[in-house]
Amino acid sequence: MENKKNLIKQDPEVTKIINKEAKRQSEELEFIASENYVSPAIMEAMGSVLTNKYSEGYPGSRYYGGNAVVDEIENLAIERAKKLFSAEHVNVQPLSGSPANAAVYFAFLKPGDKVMGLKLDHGGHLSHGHPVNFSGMLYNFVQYELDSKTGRVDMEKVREVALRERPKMIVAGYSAYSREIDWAGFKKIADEIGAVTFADIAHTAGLIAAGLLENPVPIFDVISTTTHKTLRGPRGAIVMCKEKFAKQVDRAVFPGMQGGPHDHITAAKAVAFGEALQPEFKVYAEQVIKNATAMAEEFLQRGYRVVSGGTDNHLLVVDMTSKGITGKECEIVLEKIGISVSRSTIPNDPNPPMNPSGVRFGTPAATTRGMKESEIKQVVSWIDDAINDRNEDFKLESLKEEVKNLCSKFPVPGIKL
Ligand code: DSN
Repeated sequence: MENKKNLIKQDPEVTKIINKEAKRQSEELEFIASENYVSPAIMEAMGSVLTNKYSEGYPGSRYYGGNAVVDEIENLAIERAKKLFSAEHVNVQPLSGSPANAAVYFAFLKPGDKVMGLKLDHGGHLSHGHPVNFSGMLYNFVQYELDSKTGRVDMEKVREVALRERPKMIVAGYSAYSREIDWAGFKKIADEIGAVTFADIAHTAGLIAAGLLENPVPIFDVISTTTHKTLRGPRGAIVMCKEKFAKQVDRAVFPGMQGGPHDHITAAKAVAFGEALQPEFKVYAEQVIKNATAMAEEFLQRGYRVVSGGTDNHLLVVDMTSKGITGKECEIVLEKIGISVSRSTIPNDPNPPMNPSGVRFGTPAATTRGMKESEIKQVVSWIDDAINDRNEDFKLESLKEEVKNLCSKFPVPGIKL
């Protein structure tokens, strides 16, 4: 980055830490389903002069002067996002996923209103009604679950809970669910009881934008997504909705939930949407799914239980019970060989969320590095070896070398050591 030389001169202490992280990202493998590597162009937009500006309000109607240029960038981000998701209205200001979801609830509900979301240990998100989260504290969440045999959403059960509880809003779209979602089925159930439909597509937005998974935007009332997962943009979020809800959504984001938008991030969002509109993005998204499928197949072949038996998207949840290791222990073992993953609950997990039974794996980051099915299968064999030989430090050391060697052949975009 052009201004790195200033950082080195002015603050070697911070530079050293950033460089350490660049080295870690470069020499280790990333299989956390919600992470990815942005392009150098997105990095540059994030590091631009737009960070200097305050612009509460919306294009053409701001509470600060000097925003004509900022209006241009925000309008460009909005237009690109509309095109990408076939959305009627887009708000590009949400700072991240939870604030975006908070704004959605704020736009459509009053505190105490009933909302229906998927249970956290079945793959839902904290902001979908968990008791320790603002969503569970402010709203009266009732939860639906995955079918215990299939590991999939059972639409009959969703309907049963919806007709019994009559929530004002139904939330679909999850953090640890590897299957296609029946958006039209949810909409039909919601229409029976007059509920608002809210899709949180944070995890799958890139795959939806590429046309590989069904797009809920034309079907649902309101949709949120982060911009940094499969979509491969900067940290941040957007909210999309039907035109008739535009005013209430905009008011909920600002002044309801947030102050000044982060204009440098808005610019980076615009760059990311521009990238996602290119044909190469579809090639990347297709490979993400192929890689996740290959990963699931390899785990299954090696005798692991994969929740729902496989994947349709970028992630899979593997039950580690048969290996006599918890998700947390597995996360620690894999970190020793240079592979980052995140522990995950499995449906009806007998273990607590801090030390659950499963591990969630995701392929967006490895795919961005250029890895394909053969590398992914190789990685699963190393993961299996590490789990089986977890008490042999010498074996773990040698696996770490193998990982490092593979990484050296697939540089992370934008990282030059
Ligand atoms: N923390 C994100 C994830 O890992 O899925 C969700 O916000």
